[in-house]
Amino acid sequence: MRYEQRSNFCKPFWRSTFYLIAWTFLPLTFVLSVPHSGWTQEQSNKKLPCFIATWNFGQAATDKSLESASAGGSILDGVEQGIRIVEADRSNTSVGDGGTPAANGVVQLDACIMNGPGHAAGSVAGIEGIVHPISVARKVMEETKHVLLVGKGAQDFAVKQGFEVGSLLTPNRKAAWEKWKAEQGEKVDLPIGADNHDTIALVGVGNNKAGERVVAGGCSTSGLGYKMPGRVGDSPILGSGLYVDNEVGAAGATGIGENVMRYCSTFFIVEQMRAGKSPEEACVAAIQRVDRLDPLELKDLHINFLAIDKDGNVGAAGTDKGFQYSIARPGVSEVRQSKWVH
Ligand code: SD4
Repeated sequence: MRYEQRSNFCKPFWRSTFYLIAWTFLPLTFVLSVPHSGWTQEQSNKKLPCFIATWNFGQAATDKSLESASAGGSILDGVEQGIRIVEADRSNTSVGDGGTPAANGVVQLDACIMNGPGHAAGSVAGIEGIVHPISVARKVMEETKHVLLVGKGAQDFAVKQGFEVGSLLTPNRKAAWEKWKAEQGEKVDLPIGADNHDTIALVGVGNNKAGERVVAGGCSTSGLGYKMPGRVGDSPILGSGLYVDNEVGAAGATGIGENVMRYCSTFFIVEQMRAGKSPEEACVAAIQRVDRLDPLELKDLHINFLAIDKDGNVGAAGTDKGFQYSIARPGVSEVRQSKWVH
């Protein structure tokens, strides 16, 4: 057969083959590329490293955490660097510098940090005059044989580690405290409610340089405004304000510490995830458990939780309708609404 003849003979064959391939694969390509499908969301949920933090003010923190981890820092570095942003922000009246004082007009801070590998932890409670309690907590974890230092002992340790001491009470917070104090009669009115608490709890998941999965987290707060001096909330208590388990994931809390710490809520959330619940389901289960056992009504509990599993799936739930959380992972920086349990 001559070439032209063979070529003419082949034309219908190649044409039909082309149409067959086109009709088979083009729709598939379209489905996979359009960002409306669950598939795309699922994939973006898995991107690591991933950091989430309580409230919308956590967005600056999670962005910083991601920046730190993307620049080669560890997940623990990301956690610390992110929380430091909020601690240094004087306009935030519930964390670090500019925090709301205790009833005696002194700002007392609580913080803790946990690193999944080795199940390492450090905490400080009721520490005064130090802008970055999260970094002191990290020093407790890395430089001492202890887990929790409180009050003057924590401050003395911080000074030995090179931290500076100063007043954290801003003119704005001082004026608010003076007004509150002037209004108090014999019975002190502690303004417990959705407006009197905000903590940063920040948890993250990613791989270390050896490619091993790492979970870490931290928590920092000035606690309940006008609290009794010496009162310690849930935030520096492992399993209450924060819990990290490298086999499973991590959870953090914000809200009225007394209603979180009596139930070891973040430990419970992590164990619920271990048993197979999603992060959001685990947070909801923790709220339901407190609601079942507690004499307070659900609306008066003010307990809000977030969680991440070691695969980077995230979720949150709270009894406060406005509870939001921030998330940063490659290509994502946003504030999300958590599930409202009421
Ligand atoms: C506490 N949970 O001390 C902390 C701080 C707070 O929202 O109020 N968080 O109770």
